[in-house]
Amino acid sequence: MKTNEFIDLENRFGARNYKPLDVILSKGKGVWVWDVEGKKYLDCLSAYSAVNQGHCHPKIHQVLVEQSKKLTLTSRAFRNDQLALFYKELCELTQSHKVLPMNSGAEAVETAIKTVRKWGYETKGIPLDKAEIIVCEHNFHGRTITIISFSSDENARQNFGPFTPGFKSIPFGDSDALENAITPNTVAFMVEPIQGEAGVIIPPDGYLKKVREICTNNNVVLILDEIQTGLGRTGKLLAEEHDGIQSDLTVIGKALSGGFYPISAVLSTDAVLGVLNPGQHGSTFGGNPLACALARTAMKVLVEEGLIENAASMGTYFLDGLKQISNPFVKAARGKGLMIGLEFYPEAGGARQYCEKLKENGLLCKETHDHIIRFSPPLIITKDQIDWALEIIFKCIGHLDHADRKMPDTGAMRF
Ligand code: IF1
Repeated sequence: MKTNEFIDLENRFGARNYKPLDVILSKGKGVWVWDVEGKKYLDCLSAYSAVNQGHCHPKIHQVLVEQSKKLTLTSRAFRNDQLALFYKELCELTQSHKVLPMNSGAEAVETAIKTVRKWGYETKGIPLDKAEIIVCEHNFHGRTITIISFSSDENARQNFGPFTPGFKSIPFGDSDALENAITPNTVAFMVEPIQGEAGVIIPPDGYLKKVREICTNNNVVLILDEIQTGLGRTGKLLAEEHDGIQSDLTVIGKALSGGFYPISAVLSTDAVLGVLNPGQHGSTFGGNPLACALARTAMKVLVEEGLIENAASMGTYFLDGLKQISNPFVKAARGKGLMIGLEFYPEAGGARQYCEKLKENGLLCKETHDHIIRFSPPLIITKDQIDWALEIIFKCIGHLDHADRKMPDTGAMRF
């Protein structure tokens, strides 16, 4: 079947909740993916950071095959031999006390919300149903009703109400706003260390450190959503390490299985996760032996293959390269590790056209919020591969003919 036939079938039978680039992928290996026509691309999205270890990593694949022959699902009615080791290894790796396994990122966020509310009533003594959670404007934490209840993206919310109460939104990167928003009923502050979907927004230096202090001083649980920033993406195992802090509760997902399987987890202290008792939360698939075996190996690959360090050094190299782009419509290139955003002025007419052009030339990436391109290749990427990517990016973005468009009035050549 040809590309257009697949697209026609999708359009006919699928819900239209996405607007993907028109490329039908059928194979992946490392940083490369191939479409059904046999064309090869460098993947600069990594399934939104879920394939940090690279596509179809052989060691993780081996475990998928072996474990799926032995045992895949027991439910939590019984114990399984992979769960305990997954707990231990994940706690040791992240210096956490306890783990609660779920499947998707949104489920882990929901779990965090339930847990901190319960903690608020039982430990902090907040009056029943009065718990407040502070979040940040332009957050992205998932798609459930409760999570979109505190989204600032109108398109993500419109006509999905009624919404869940109990959330208050403050500007991202503003620690004074946090201090002012806290009330005696505040149970938690939830934040992404770097806002991904908002366009790779990096808060001011020391923001998380300040936030940590404010939360500690006010007995407020600090929840970090590291679903996108975690597991090596920013050049540290967890992005919190850039500020030398530890959250009270962290949610991870995406790359926890290296892209083989949906698996997420809530990491926490004894004090917070300890409020959950039997029957109060769970999931049929959460903590299943296949997921646990995959996650154990995916974590091992991150560490043993030096992917976290590689993300740091290759991230710097990639970003330095992007800063050389000569295009008056480029507003900024920013990033941490291999979580990189390239922002255009609105006068450029949207980032999508550049993604299309990059795709035609063999590089896959995706626009976010109209004017920003996110580059987040697998963490195994090499210098040569980045050079190859930069060449294409320069060709597609650095020297586009803009004669037909109005220049941004700032007129600034940034780099
Ligand atoms: C889609 C975005 C990225 C996340 C953070 C929780 C979740 C996500 C920080 C929920 C998920 C995904 C969802 C995916 C696209 C992708 C995304 F553009 F939508 F925002 F990466 F930037 N917290 N992000 O980034 O995890 O339930 O999806 O496992 O198509 O919606 P999930």
